[in-house]
Amino acid sequence: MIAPQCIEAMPKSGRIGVVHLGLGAFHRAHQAVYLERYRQRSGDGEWGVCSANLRSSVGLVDGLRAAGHRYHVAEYADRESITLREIGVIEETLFSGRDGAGNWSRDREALLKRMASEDTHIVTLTVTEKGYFLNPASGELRDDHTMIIGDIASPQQPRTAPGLLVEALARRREAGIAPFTVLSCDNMPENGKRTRQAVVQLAEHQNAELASWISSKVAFPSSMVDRIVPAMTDADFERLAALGVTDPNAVVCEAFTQWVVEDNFPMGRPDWEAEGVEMVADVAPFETMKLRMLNGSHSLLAYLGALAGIETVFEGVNHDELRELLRRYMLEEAAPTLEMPEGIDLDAYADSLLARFANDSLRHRLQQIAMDGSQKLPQRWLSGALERSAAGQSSPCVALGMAAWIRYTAGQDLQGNSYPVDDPLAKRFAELNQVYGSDPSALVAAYIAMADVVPSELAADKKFVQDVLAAYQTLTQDGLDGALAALERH
Ligand code: NAI
Ligand code: CS2
Repeated sequence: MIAPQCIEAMPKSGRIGVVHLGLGAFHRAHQAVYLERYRQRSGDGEWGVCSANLRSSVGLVDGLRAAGHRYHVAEYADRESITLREIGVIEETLFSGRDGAGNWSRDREALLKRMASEDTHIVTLTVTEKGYFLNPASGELRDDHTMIIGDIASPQQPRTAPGLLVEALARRREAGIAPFTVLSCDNMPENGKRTRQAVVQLAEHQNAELASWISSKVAFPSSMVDRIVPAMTDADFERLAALGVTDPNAVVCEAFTQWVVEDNFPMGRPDWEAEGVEMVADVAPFETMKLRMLNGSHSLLAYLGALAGIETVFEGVNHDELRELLRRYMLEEAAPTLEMPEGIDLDAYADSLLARFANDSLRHRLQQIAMDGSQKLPQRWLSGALERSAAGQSSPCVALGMAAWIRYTAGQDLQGNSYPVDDPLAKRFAELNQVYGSDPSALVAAYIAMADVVPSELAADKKFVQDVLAAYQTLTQDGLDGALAALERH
């Protein structure tokens, strides 16, 4: 049996300097690991974390409490080399979502107090793209969304991440306490700017003075985050048990980790550089590179693979033609749209991504990546395709991806197996499929016309629309192999 390298957590400091919204798998394996490593190296106990869930996973909040806020992260470089970390930097977990009786009361007040506390210097977020309530194509706040309407009507009882941020900042302003820095760690382009947009626009609906105070006083640095952290499976827990770890709150991930952060923290921050965090003046090129190359490839694999009954990234990348599609997409359609600082080799980056996808220790399910496509595709595929379209270039790999996404949202793979479509627009997809399902041309036109997903200038590119339709027809008639063969001839 392989003996992992084991690293124990530091004793608890009992101090909290960071509040995190979105206690999911990624936070446990990324931000918390950086903070634990920082604490171990420096002995500085000021940056303990209060981590909260706003919506789901009350079980994890309570599970961590029961475990004394200690859990394990297993980092797999490959099958032979595993680092097992115990993490203790999370000092407190809270749940501000709906309780069993449907009330939004449980720990909301405790969370707001914690966010408004003088000791809290940074609020980090991983609430998924949809947790910001922004129109994915335009980046504007969705003030027609029932959750946002609720937060506008009852600002002191917020239910959304932007609502909590506005209320906590309002309390700090009222109390004369300087604002915390807001650090989004979600996979969105210019995630700092987008978070600012959500928070300021929501505040404008409530109190114009507060909105202008937030706009001028609060720092919203952007960050690019990267580490593949799949949702846990039974097999993952069994593997951990074989290593001697029985921990219901554990997570597994790849050994690779990256964090590029815009260095704008007026309230101070841990010395993250020493842990390998890249503190830079402009994150945008790194974010765009990662979103288009890594996440764009993931989404291509997710929709095409899921339709063909392929279950994981590992299996998908071992399909020769799919792997070649990813390479072609990255090098011919994504990389040429990127303007990187000197020294970044995009060919080498593409190779490194394919190697990471081939990590056979991870069971990263394609259905997990396929979730929330309406929120992900604008930044992963469509902004790049739009730039190419403006330059008179076609994007056949993205067109095939769009065809696969449209077909995927029917909720049935090419063999007729059903699965749930998990997306904030799932209801709209079901309606479109019902009305236009037997008319590919009308169906594709209806999807392309969704202005909150597809930029209107791209929707107006007739060649792009034709390519999506042709790919949709080949995919549905000749299957994945037929569609990939047709692309090769393109
Ligand atoms: P997860 O499924 O384990 O956790 C999702 C978290 O988001 C939970 O805390 C959930 O309560 C919260 N959430 C979902 N919808 C919400 C809403 N409408 N409002 C407020 N909170 C909401 O997922 P995981 O792996 O933690 O990923 C979360 C996000 O982290 C991703 O969407 C992505 O933006 C980012 N990320 C994830 C990576 C990964 O490999 N898992 C890598 C890089 C970034
Ligand atoms: C994935 C990402 O779920 C998804 O959509 O593409 O979570 C991906 O694993 C991470 O961004 C890797 O850093």
